[in-house]
Parts: sequence; C-alpha cells; structure tokens
Amino acid sequence: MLGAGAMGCLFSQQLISAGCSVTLLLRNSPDTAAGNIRIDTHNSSRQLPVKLDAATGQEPLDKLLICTKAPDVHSAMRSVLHRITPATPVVLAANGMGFAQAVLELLPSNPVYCCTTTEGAYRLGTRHIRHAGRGITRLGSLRNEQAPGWFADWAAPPLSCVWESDINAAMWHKLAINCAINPLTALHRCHNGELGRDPVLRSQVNTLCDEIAAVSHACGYTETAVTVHSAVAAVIADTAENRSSMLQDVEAGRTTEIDFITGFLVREAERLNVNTPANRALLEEVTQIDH
Ligand code: KPL
Repeated sequence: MLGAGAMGCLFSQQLISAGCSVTLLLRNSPDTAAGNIRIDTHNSSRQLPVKLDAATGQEPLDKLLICTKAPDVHSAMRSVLHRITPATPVVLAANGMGFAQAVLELLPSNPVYCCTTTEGAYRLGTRHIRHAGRGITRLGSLRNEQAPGWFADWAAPPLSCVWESDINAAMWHKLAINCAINPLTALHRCHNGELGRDPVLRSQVNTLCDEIAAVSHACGYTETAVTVHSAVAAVIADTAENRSSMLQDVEAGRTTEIDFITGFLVREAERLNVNTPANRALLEEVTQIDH
C-alpha cells in the first residue's frame, strides 16, 4: 500500500481486519519495520499493528494499492516500479480522473484497477485518522477484466466493496459530484452544507450541475446526466458538516486535485464542444490559489 493518508489508513485497517497481510510502503525510509494505525470513530478509538517498509526496498510486491492524491499517482507508481512484475495487480484509489492513463502506459500488460469510495475519513496525524461516515467502495478493471480471485477479500466485511463492470462510469459520477461541491467549498472556505443553505451558492451549484449534465450527456454517461442535480443535493445534505477534501487541501497548503476534477471535466467538454463557462471560471480561480 502506497499512501498513508486518510483513505490509505482506512483501507489498510479494513484489509487487515479482513485477514489480509498489508505493508505500508513509505517514501521516506521508515526507522522501524512496524507501526500502528489508529482509527477514531465518534465513539471509539482503535489501534492496529501494520508492517512498514521503504518504497525503495527490494522485495517484490504481491499486489499494489496506490492511495495517494491524484497529482502524486504517477510518481508513486514510479517509486516502486522496480518491485513489480508484468503480472502484479495494481489498484489506483485516487479522487478525480485522468491519472490512470500514465499508469496504463507504464504498465502495458498488468491488471490495473481503479476504485472509488464514498467512505468519509480524514487525517488527524501520522497514521491516525477519523472514520467519519460509512460509504460504498466500488472497484473495477481498467482493462475490462473480470473480478480477480483476491476480490473476495475486498467484498467481505468490513470493506464490503462492490465489483463495478463500468468503473469509468462510477468514477465519472463521483467526479461530477466533486465538480459541483469541492471547488466552491474551497473558494468560500465553507462546509458542504453551506452550498444548500446560501441562495447565491445554491444557484451556482445549479449552474455547475447544468453544465456537468451537458458534458455527461456528450460523454455518454447518461445516468449521471439525468441524476446529477439530485445526487449533488443529496450529498450536500448528507455531508453538510463535512469540509470537502479540496477545502482541507487548501487549508493545509497542499496542492489540490482541481486539475483531476474540474480540469478533467473542462478538457472533456472542450473535446466534445460543450460550453462550461461556470466550471472553467472555478478551475481558474482554484488554480490561482493552488500551491
Ligand atoms: O468526496 C467528497 C470530497 O470532499 O472530496 C465529498 C463527497 C464532496 C464529501 O466531502
């Protein structure tokens, strides 16, 4: 597992609880071979031991799960390239779209998968996270393969992951929701719920959704085109107290995922001659405050 952020720690804990052997690969050499992952929920706190190894280590990897931010996927992949064979399965679990192509080119014959999740988790410290809300994780092949044998570990509790035959459509649906919520919350430094309460922001969300629906339709993602307005309203209501991942990145001075969220949507729109002025304006504004 590469990436010990909120999702990396959550997936590690869930896989370990399902009986899998997990090693966290650290890009700064670890000084010990083991550590703990601490997971807090609203009423509990749990520590689980986890194996640690330097990404630069030599032992071949059985499988690789990359849970970094989208801008870091490519460099993360390159950092462990020497440890994988042409048959090693690789799972990419970043937000947004547009990061997988470079990995597919680097690994022309490996089984490569993407996963998208609505689990809510945020980082409290080094390998210490808060699991704020249960969600659904969907996993599917980028090379049109069937579910592999090891997927049984992912489908079992506590992960309860669902196999997705069209993972691009599932990722696009999540991207559509992120396009409508994340940039506005990052710019206005507000909780997700504010987008439903403030009339000006609510109308901006509606305009963004109109454009997202048009691009979804042009891309052939008809279900997202039809449901994006109601899906976004439901996520805003369900996650009203959340600070979006993009707002957290801005506040922490990290590079945001804007280029892999709104940037990807706007590039698809350009390719298909769909106008997206509201999304384009947000892309420019967030890019200006990005690090
Ligand atoms: O995925 C999210 C994010 O913050 O990245 C949402 C769904 C907007 C929840 O905060």
